[in-house]
Amino acid sequence: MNQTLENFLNDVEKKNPNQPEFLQAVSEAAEHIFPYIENNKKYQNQTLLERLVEPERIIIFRVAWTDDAGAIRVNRGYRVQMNSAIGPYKGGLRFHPTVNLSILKFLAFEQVLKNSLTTLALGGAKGGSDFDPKGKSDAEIMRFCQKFMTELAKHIGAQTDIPAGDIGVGNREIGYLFGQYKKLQNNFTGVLTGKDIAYGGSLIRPEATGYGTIYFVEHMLQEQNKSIEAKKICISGSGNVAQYAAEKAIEYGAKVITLSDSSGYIYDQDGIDTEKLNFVKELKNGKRGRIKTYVEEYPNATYHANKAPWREKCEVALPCATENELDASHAKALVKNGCLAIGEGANMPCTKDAVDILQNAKILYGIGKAANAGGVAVSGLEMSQNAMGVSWTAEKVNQELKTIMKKIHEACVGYGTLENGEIDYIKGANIAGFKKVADAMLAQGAV
Ligand code: NDP
Ligand code: 2IT
Repeated sequence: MNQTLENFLNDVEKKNPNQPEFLQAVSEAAEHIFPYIENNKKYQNQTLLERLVEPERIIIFRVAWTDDAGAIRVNRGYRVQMNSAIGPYKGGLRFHPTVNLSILKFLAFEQVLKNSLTTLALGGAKGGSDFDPKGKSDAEIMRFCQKFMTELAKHIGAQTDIPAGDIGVGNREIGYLFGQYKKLQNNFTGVLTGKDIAYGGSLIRPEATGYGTIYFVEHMLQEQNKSIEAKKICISGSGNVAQYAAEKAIEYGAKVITLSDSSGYIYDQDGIDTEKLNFVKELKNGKRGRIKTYVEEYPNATYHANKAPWREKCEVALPCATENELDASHAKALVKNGCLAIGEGANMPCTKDAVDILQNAKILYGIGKAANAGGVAVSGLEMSQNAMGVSWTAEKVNQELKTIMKKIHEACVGYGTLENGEIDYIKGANIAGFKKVADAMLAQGAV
C-alpha cells in the first residue's frame, strides 16, 4: 500500500477524533519511523505503523466509591493495553482530573517505544482515572484505590499486565492497590511495581526516573566533551521525578535553582542543596503541601505564582511535571539564555512548536522516551527480583540502571547520528524503540 506520511496522520486523526495529545505523540514518532520503514524493505507493506497506533485493548470502567461524608462519588477508570509484542503490558497509572482517553493513549504509545529502549522484555500500557487525590483523606484514597482495583484486577496479572505509578499514584496508592489485588486473587504476586520494600519492592525504584534522567543528560553532555558539573539547572515539578532528578544533579555538583508545582515555581539563587531538598521531600511527600511554602522556610528564594520556571537563565532544563508544560515562548527564552541541554523527566513536556525551536537552536534534546526510561527499567528489575524471590542491593540496582541508561544513549546515537555528525536524539530514540517492537510483530504475524 503506497501512502504518504500526511495521509497516514490524516487517517489516524479521522479514526481518533478529539485526541490531540495522542495525535501529537504519534506525529512526533511517525515523522521518523515512517521514512525508516520506507527505506527498509523488511518493514515495508506490513501495516506496521497502522498496527502500532491501534491499542490491542482498552478497558473503561465506572468506579463508584464513598467519600467521608457518606456520599457516593463516580469516577472513570481506564487501562490502555497498547502493545504486547515484546513482553507483557507495562506502564503506570495516573490519577489526575485531566485524565482522559487521549492522554492515556499518548502515554501508552510513548510507553511502547520507551519500554523497548530499556532492553527489557516489556510491552506498553497506561491507565488511571480522572479521580483527583488532592484534598482527599487517607481513608478516601484507600477506598478509591480498592474500588478501582476491584475492576482492574480482572484485566491484569504478573504475566499479563503490570501497572505502576505515575502522576498522583505513588507509594501510598500502590500499597492500597496491591492490598486489594492480593485480597481479590488470594495470590501474593508482583502484579504492580513501585511497591514498598516491605512487600516486594525494589531499592532505587523511587529514585530511578529522576536519577536516570540525569545519567542520560550527563551522557549527552559528555558526548560533547561537557559535563553537568557546575551547570545551572531549572527543574519543573516537585513530585517523584523532580525530587530525584534534583538529588542526583546536586550529587553531580550542579546548581539546581528552581522547582515548581501546578500553582507556580520557586527560584533559589543560592541553589537548592541537600538540606533544602529534604525539606521539599517532607513537604510534598509527607505533608502533601505546596511548593510556595519553600520561600517561608528559605526567604532568600522567591515564589512566582502561576508561572513556569523556563525564563530563568540556565544551562540545563529538566521539565519533570507534565505534558505540554513548556511552550514556544519558554523555548525561545531558554535559547536566548544559552541553554545547552533538555532532559525530559516528564512525558512529552514540550509542545511541538517548542521542540522545533529547541532543535533548530541545536540544543541537545533528551527526549522523554529515552531520558525518563529509567523508571520503567527499574520496574522491570523489580519484576525480575519478584520472579526470583530475591532483593538486590541499592548498589546493584543503581549499577544496572546506569548500564541501561548508557545503552539507551548509545542506541539513540546509533540511530540518530546525522550525516553532518550531529545527533538527533528524537530520531534515534524513535527508530531504536520501533525496531525491536517491529521485529517482534513481524515474527508473530497478524495478531
Ligand atoms: P507526581 O505526582 O509525583 O508529581 C507531579 C508533579 O508535577 C507535581 O509537582 C505536580 O504539581 C506537577 N504537575 C502535575 N500536573 C501539572 C500541571 N497540569 N501543571 C503543572 N504542574 C503539574 O508525578 P511524577 O513525578 O511521578 O510524574 C511527573 C512526570 O514524569 C509525568 O509526566 C509522568 O508521566 C512522568 N514520568 C513518571 C515516571 C515515574 O516513575 N513516576 C516515569 C517516567 C515518566 P501539583 O502537586 O500541583 O499537581
Ligand atoms: O511513564 C512511565 O514510564 C512511568 N510512569 C513508569 C511506568 C512503570 O511501569 O514503571
